[in-house]
Amino acid sequence: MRTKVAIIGSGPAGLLLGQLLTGSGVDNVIVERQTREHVLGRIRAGVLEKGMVSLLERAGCDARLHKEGLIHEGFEIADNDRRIHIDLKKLTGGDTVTVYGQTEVTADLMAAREQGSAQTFYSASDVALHDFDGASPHVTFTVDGQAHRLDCDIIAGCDGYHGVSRQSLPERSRTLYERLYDFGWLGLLADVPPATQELVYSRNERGFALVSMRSPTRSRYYVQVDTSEKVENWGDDRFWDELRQRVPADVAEHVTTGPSIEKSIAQLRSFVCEPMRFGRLLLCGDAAHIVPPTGAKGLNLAASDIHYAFEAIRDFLDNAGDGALADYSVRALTRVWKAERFSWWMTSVLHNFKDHSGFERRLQQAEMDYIFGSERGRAALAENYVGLPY
Ligand code: FAS
Ligand code: PHB
Repeated sequence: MRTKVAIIGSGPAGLLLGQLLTGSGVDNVIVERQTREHVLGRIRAGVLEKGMVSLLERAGCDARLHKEGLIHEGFEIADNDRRIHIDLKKLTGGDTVTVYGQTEVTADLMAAREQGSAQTFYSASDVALHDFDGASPHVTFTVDGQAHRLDCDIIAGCDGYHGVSRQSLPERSRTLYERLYDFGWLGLLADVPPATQELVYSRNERGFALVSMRSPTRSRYYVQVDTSEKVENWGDDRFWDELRQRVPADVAEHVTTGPSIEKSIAQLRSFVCEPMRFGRLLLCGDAAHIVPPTGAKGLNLAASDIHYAFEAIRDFLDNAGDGALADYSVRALTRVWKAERFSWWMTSVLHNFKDHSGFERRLQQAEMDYIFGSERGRAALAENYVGLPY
């Protein structure tokens, strides 16, 4: 088989790139390790930056998003017994975010791809990348016991943190940057009406909590937990009790409890692989970087990577040469590191750290005092939250 672009991974990054390429007449094939149902069953992000919304519009996958997505003009930060509204629209001169689950984004992109003729291989095993630094880049994999070879011009590694693409880079050619956190997020999804109209990020002496939602009838909540915690130790009642102790009283009294339809613990890490391009291999999304979800940047960074990757691939195929591919890594990493900084900062100011010294606790308090006391400080927060320009 031959295609122009071999995409590894059918998550939001791979599917979005596939749609943009197909829409531009560039042949592409997606190779995905999991089943289609497994990919569609993932519950992850929930907040879309304006840049991602624009890309989904460009990909022709925005109809349901505009029908069901919730436009949010702000959110709240609660700090134990005080709270402040971050008026995104006012502080950014009109920008907002859209609350629409990653699960729905994936479903919309998958449905659009399946309406066209672009090929996707699910349940692919032994996926391996070859000669991406040479003259004949290609991917090999097995499906239903049959071995396949896919020759291509470009390989887009959109296979997430645990994928094969980043691991395929020669160790000498890559530099990894990482910060681990001594806590995770226990998330719960329930078909109950949200407690609030907007998101509430709650800093609390018991630990961080986040009040979020997916729709007027579906709520998404998170509580900070120790990395040693196991989800089986958290029955729904224990979750609801802990959540209500970590949010302001008026929010707690509006929490409607109900049976969880999903409950899981996500470990938090900050991670970047440099470079994001090696020969004809481009790393996109979680394959190249991870952010703690506090700043709602993970999914949105995958989107900006795809914006840059799509432009680089188009220019390369228009005979702009390898320079177009080199630009990709530089452009993507500039925005990645700004989102890494913001996500690290939001995480640092809102969570309890076991290993914090007295000095660090005072710094955290000063950060909160500054946000509560400075509209310019809130404007800087808002500018990052809605998404820095591509
Ligand atoms: P993905 O991981 O989504 O997709 C990669 C795809 O590649 C997967 O389908 C995988 O099966 C496939 N793959 C892996 N190895 C392969 C191989 N060898 N061969 C072929 N295919 C392979 N972000 C937020 O903004 N907010 C959140 O609240 C949030 N919560 C999260 C919770 C969890 C548990 C996780 C893991 C992530 C969360 N994220 C969140 C970040 C998340 O949304 C990612 O940023 C987003 O999924 C990135 O999309 P992709 O880069 O497409 O990677
Ligand atoms: C979510 O609704 O899943 C969500 C929202 C905002 C975040 C993280 C997760 O910062």
